[in-house]
Amino acid sequence: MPDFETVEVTTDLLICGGGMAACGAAVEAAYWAKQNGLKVTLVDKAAMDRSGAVAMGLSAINQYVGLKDGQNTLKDYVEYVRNDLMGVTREDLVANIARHVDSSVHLFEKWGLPIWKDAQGAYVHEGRWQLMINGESYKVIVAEAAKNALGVDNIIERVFIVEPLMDGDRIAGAVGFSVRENKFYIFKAKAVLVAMGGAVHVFKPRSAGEGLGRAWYPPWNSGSSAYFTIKAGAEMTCQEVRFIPVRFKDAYGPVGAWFLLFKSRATNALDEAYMQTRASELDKWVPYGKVKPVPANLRNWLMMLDVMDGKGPIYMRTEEAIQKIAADTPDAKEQKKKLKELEAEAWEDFLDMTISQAILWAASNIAPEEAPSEIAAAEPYFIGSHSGASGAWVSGPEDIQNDKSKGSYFWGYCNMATVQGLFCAGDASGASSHKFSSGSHAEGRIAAKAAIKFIVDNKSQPNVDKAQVDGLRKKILAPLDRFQQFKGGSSDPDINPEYMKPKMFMFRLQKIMDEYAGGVTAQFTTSQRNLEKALDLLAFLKEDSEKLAAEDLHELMRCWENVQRMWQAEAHVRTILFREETRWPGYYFRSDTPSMKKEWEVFANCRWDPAKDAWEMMKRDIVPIFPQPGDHELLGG
Ligand code: SFD
Ligand code: AMP
Repeated sequence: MPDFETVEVTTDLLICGGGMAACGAAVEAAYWAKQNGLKVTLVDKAAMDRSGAVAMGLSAINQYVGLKDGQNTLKDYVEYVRNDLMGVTREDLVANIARHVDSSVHLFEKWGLPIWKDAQGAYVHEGRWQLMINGESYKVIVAEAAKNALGVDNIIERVFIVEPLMDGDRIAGAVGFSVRENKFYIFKAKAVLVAMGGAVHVFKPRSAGEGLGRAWYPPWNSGSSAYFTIKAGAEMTCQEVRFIPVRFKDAYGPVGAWFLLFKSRATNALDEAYMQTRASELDKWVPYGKVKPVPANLRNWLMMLDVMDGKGPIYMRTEEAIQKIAADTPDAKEQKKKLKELEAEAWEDFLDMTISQAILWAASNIAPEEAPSEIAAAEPYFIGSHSGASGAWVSGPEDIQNDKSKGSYFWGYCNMATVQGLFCAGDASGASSHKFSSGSHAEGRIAAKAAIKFIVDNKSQPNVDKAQVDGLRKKILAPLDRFQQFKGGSSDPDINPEYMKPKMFMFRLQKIMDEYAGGVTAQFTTSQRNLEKALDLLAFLKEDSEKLAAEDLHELMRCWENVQRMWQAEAHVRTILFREETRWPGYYFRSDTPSMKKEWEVFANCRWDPAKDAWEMMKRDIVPIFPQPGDHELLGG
């Protein structure tokens, strides 16, 4: 093995990740750390300017509550999220983010993000909760503020965090390696804030051949948050609640602006609008089938029923929507101008956040004002910050609890997992969906403030056992040795009887998940027997993960990304198996338990016990907190 330098960093708060939640955490932590003479260190596997889901930019801010202007109340937002998640949500967490999110949005604007304004100077809404932005540089702007707050000396980029360090039941830090230099990193910290995003490529993507790897969710988020928190022994929640977005087919362009801003219809190939023709199906999923807006998974489901009936392809009727808006402008000259404006907005929507969709339009000679475009359900992703819900089970705020929830939803520090000193935000924390980019930033701020408080209350530096670190170092770097030892054993470095390359390993994982756990091939359908088979095959895969081999640092990262995906997969399969009902058709359908059951209106949680190497599954009550008398004051800080 090449010589590896060991770099040791001792800090007070370690922020793992550099995305929206981590940038929020950095800004807030810097403020409170300065007051308390503490050190904060942030580690990102990539370059913060363009890391995470917002790398390419975004065309909308999906969470803005407008509390101060009286546009909405906290209760409104909580109801929206509860309904969209078919009743399964932590109201305390959702409300806590909702009361802080507007201030994050105002900060973005102050830092230079262009938010669309109307002639009166008010924000232009895409929908009730969404604001339109010129967001190509969204992430650069948010990262710059984080860097300014923390100072570049406290930011370490291109270091991949693999595993937690523990001191008994308290987090003690993390280990990882540089993806550019032969350096192994040991971070010792009093508290760790996990914000390493969700996971993609756990399921086989629709893309193939030269397009392989193209997905809606960014390929670099590989389940690091879930892996880290599971391995630390934290209780996890909503691991079954994957997200399947409907997107413009093959390049995954966003649909939100089309549905909400342009009020476009989606129809099948026979010109039938499935939201109308399939409306009676919604009766089966009451009460959530009858709420407005119809929950995202049910919108998917109605579309999927059409596809299964052979009525596809499905189309976004862009031509119809654009012509309709333009027709509302009576003057002919003005109408022409309006058409041009709408055309530009349609292209910008993609250019701001999914450039490849604009390229695909150009390559296929699509003019959105003339022809419809195909849309389709994507493969499943794990993104608790969007319309999925998977993540760690964390403490809520003390002041948004009632007598019933206080005992089970609050344990001292906001956003702390069930492990002492381990904080989570964004995709890393569960049961608090619909936070999106802005809410993830706000939640990062909330978690960081609480983490600093934890450190002030728990001043001792946890012990880091040298044997634990040495063992991890050996295990993490082993794929490099394995390759060197056996590389001569075959003529093709990708195929060898003694080892497996990470790409092959990923294909195997994806095939298991796709076929047995309700991927695209299985029309998002699974059952007890299929899930049990998936668990058998995942157990073999786990055994074989000891044979992963890496040719270089890049492949070493790929090895660990895929091990992390495998753990996310196992938590997912175990939880779908545990929940004996179908609650989110359109995300997944359990053919052996095809309906929603009252007794399953609970959280399905799980925990991997590090001492026993065993999984425990448990139900947790959903405690309603809203309606409450009035809204809470916007908190400062
Ligand atoms: O509409 C490690 N999202 C949208 N949100 C909006 O507000 N508006 C939109 O327009 C949005 N659209 C959208 C969105 C997401 C995606 C994928 C697309 C389109 C294509 C949602 C938000 O983007 C999302 O909610 C937030 O970004 C979540 O924030 P966070 O911090 O939880 O995740 P992140 O930003 O992806 O950052 C992850 C960070 O972790 C790093 N990382 N670092 C060290 N070690 C490791 N092992 C690591 N693994 C990962 C990453 O580098 C990154 O810095 S719309 O189409 O839905
Ligand atoms: P998307 O582009 O699908 O991520 O959507 C952006 C935002 O609009 C998210 O907040 C979605 O929940 C919401 N959204 C998208 N489509 C619809 C729809 N048909 N009805 C209601 N909300 C939607």
